[in-house]
Amino acid sequence: MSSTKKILVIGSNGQIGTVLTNKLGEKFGFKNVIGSDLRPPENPTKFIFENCSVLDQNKLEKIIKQHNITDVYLLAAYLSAKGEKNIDKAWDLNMNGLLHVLNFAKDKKIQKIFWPSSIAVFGPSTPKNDAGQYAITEPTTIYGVSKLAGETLCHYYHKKFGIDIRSIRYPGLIGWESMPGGGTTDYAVDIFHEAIKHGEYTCFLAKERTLPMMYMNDAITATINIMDVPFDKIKIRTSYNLSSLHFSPKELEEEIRKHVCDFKIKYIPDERDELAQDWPQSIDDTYARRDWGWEPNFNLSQMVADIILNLKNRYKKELINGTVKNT
Ligand code: NAD
Ligand code: AKB
Repeated sequence: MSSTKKILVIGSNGQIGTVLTNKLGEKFGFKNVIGSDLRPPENPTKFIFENCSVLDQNKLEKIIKQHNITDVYLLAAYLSAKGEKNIDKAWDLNMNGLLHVLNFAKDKKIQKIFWPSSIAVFGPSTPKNDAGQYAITEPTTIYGVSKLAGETLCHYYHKKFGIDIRSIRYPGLIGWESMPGGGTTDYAVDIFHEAIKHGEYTCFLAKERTLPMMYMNDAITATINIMDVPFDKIKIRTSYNLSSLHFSPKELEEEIRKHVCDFKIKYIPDERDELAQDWPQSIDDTYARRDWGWEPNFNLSQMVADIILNLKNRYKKELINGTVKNT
């Protein structure tokens, strides 16, 4: 497919990048999509790959020029749990990476930016249920602090320089194609792999710890949609609340057991449960629905059925060989 867009995805090897870069390639043509990350991806990709740190401004600028990049999706970040163990590095990557990309837009080297924020901008003073777009944001992790500062920076660059920056506060994302990297909501991905491969899982969140979550397919659709709508439709230039599902580990366990009947689970909450305690349990996304027509497609049982089907296919060989437990 021919496209006037030339897209750069920074952090293309990560949980979201792995899926998003391919979806963008399918939509805009693989020759128009460039992935970049600190290291080459493990498997060959259909898109072009460039080895680069977002913190290396000169190299990044060369890549942007060389490929005539128009749109940047900036996904490189330290997430909540990893960030708490690396406060300085998390601040450096999460803030300076964003600043570099915003400055490329200010200098007219690129036209449009997607940068994700997170429900981690909220904290214990936010209402637990249906946290609104303008609910109190007093985060208790360096990750949440950097996301909140990033939102403000995006808003400032939009107002001052007219930058077309679009952002979503993703909830915890769950998919089967890629593994997460250092988040508090990662349990909801790990649990599926362990259930299929070994029939058991030890969960690091408490069984009643309800959090806002979303199937990766819905998150990718939202990301592509928010970047597609006309400039004027985007009324919020900090970041949009986005909602789809909310459930506890116990509720997810019960849903998985409908497919893996002898699934066993132990709950041994660790420090990540303390981070999760401070986040809201559900989100109000009225503005995203109103401004650019956001609507999720997957409920909990549809998501679980889809993930289990895909993972059973992926692990089929090992299940037949008996290398992993047959469920
Ligand atoms: P991830 O950790 O899985 O992937 C991040 C990628 O960035 C990795 O491949 C990593 O190698 C790369 N990276 C790290 N440092 C880099 C650097 N200096 N230069 C270039 N690349 C670098 O993260 P993810 O889950 O894919 O999240 C992507 C974005 O979405 C992040 O901004 C994150 O805060 C946000 N987000 C994710 C979730 C979620 O549930 N996954 C929820 C809310 C927000
Ligand atoms: C994390 O748990 O850190 C992420 C997020 C909700 O931002 N998944």
